[in-house]
Amino acid sequence: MRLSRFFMPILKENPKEAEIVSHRLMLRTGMIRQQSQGIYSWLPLGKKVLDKVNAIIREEQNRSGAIELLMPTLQSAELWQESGRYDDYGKEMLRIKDRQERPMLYGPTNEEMITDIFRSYVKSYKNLPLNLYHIQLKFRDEIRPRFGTMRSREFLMKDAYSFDLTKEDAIHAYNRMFAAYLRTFSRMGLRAIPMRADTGPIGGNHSHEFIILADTGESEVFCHRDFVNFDIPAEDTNFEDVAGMQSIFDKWTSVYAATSEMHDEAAFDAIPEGERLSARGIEVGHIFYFGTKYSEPMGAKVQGPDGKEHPVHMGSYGIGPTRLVPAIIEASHDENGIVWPAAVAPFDAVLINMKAGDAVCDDACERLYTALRNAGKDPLYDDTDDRAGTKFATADLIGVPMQVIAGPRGLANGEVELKDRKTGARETLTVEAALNRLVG
Ligand code: P5A
Repeated sequence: MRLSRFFMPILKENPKEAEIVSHRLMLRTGMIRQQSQGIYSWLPLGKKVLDKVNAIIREEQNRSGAIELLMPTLQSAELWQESGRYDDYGKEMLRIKDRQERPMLYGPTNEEMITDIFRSYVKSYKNLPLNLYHIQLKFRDEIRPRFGTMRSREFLMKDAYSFDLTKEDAIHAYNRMFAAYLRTFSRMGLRAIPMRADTGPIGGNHSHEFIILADTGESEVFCHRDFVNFDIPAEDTNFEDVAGMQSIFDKWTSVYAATSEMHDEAAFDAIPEGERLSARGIEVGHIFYFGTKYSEPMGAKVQGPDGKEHPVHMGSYGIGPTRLVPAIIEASHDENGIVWPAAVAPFDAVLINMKAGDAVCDDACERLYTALRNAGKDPLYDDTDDRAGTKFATADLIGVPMQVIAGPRGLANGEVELKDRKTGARETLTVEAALNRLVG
């Protein structure tokens, strides 16, 4: 992408409304725009990061055996009356009437709708296990939307729903998602700690929140320091292996971790003082096992091997991609701007032409830009006639992992400079060597 052709409205001033660093940086870099309270547009730079986050989520969901579909945002109130949640959900649910005066709602979550899909098609245990997910907008009329897309009213959620014949099978489904979540967050450069959590309006009594430790987090959390050293399940993890999945779960729940709602003071105090961690955290995922809470009232039953009908055991599993983007920034920034982990960076490299209009600089940059693109890379080429200082500041602000700086002095010797955004390390290389480094 040529910066002169891109749409990246950088703000010069720090926006006053932003209280936390991720919100400030997302506004300054032109990643998002607030459209009304708690409702955001994702501008091109933000959309590119969001897409990368979603791609990782998708890969790990698919790897664990979940299958993608897409359900609508608008739902009929009838379904929610069947489960009994229509009245329970309260003011957080946005209720709408269509032109025939039929009560509708903007989905805050999809347990009812997926249960309806399931009961319409699946009748036998032979079609189980099944785990269906989508990545779709949700609406919750939060009392206090804040911190940009960290807590918004309209937000994106990856929500998966598992169906099994028995509780035992459902626990395996839960453990599979648990392992998939560890991999998902780790690939984004985050260490998420699973913590026992309150189940709220989703229900059940077995749930874990995945928490990123950050001073600006909204939750108060308590855990053991050992989490820092736990291994993340490898890429070749066998998600079918029941005992293997259980052992990952057991390991990661073997030491104390709880959110304030589930905090057990005595258990926490039993941990040696130097190993206790009392901190703030951001909830980036939440998984639930709730048995037959929805299948029973909504009649989602399958025939078992015994020839009888059984309500299915279900769980649901959420991740907030539009919250993850600011969470990653909270975890990875410095005084000059964002420092994206490579896996979610909006571009692979930014190519800075220090003297646009100079034939040697233009020519070298064009060659580099074309070669990078031909090699399947996604560079941002700063071909504008801004001052070099402005270009450097922008490159640092948007946090692309690698900067290629091409100026007339270096190019006189056929050389460019590479700067690693994270470490600040600089290296002077020939154009060819720089290319090899970026492509290799
Ligand atoms: C699990 C999937 C559920 O809704 N039903 C389907 C279950 N869980 S949850 O914990 O309520 O939400 C799942 C994740 O969505 C993100 N999230 C939000 N992100 C931004 N703004 C919000 N207002 C918001 N509310 C929830 C969180 O990442 C949460 O873990």
